[in-house]
Amino acid sequence: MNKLIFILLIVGAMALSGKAQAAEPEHEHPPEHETMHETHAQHAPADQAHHHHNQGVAIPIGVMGSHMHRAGEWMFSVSIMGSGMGGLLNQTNVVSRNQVLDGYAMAPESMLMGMPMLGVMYAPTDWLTLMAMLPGMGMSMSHVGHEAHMHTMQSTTTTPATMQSGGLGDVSLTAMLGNWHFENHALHLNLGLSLPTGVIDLSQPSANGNAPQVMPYMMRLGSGTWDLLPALTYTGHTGPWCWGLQPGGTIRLGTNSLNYKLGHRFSGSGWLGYRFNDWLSTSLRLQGQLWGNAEGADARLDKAMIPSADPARLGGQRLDLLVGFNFVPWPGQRLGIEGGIPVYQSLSGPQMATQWLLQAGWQIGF
Ligand SMILES: [Cu+2]
Repeated sequence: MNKLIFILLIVGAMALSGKAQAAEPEHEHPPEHETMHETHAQHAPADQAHHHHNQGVAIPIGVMGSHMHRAGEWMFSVSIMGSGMGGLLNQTNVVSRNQVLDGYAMAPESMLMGMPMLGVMYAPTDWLTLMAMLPGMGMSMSHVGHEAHMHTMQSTTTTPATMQSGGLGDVSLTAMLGNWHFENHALHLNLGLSLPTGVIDLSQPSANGNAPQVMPYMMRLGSGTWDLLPALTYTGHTGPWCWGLQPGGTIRLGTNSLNYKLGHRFSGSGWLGYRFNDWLSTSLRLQGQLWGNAEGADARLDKAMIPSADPARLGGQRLDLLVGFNFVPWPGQRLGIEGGIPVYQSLSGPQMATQWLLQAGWQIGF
């Protein structure tokens, strides 16, 4: 089933790349048009932000819902987000795995997360752009444990093990409203809704023939709740420079079918971009996030087993520094890549720390 979803995502990506090639001739405008467009952009800078030929403006690929489209425009995107976690933190203090194993049967060691995503944007009017995101999730976590706690009380060997999960994540639908322009400044409102499409009731068979092991909160594919995704997006530009600010959040509505709700999340991004030429730009971004512990609990999880099974050890705050590059291979298309590392993190731990973040995407406008 999970494999099927991944195959569908890959087929979707291939279909999109085929479509891009098919659409390519339409975007090969004669040089006069490009010159005209360039002049037009210089004389009316406010126009630049919402014309799909200018997706090359240096907005980092990792900023969700960063731009709006003109009436009638479509945009398709394929992207992949990856992150790596490792080491344990309690607030800002490093905790060794032995310290964790003093209080728990298992200690998480490292985790890899990959999230391929398909996106569609469509603008029925100039002041409204609709966006749908279909994410896939793949996670792999390695942990170590005392044999003693797992079956016999005699052995104290540390056994490494891996836990994996994957499938469809939480689909989101967003309306971007406003598209207010003032001189070289633009502002819009993002009103998103995240659907509980990601499976949360996951378990993996135990190696020693015991009952299947229920996966901890962080290995689940979604929140299990309907979540509101509000944000405000401000962008500005002058000459080759652009900048922006996007405060936003994830507000959990209600409690899920397993009797818990993940903590709300508040985030803010601020970036500065520089355009070298028509086809290459770079960006620097700071992203801050603050998210709470879970309320309620999945009663099947044993808090003494692993810290990630404790709803009170999921929250934290983090500041990431990210560097990005955008390429415009043809007008109307954008290839973006952005990667970074946390410069500060404090977690309700012991909890695994984030080590790196990477996102790459391809956007095609029509
Ligand atoms: Cu778009």
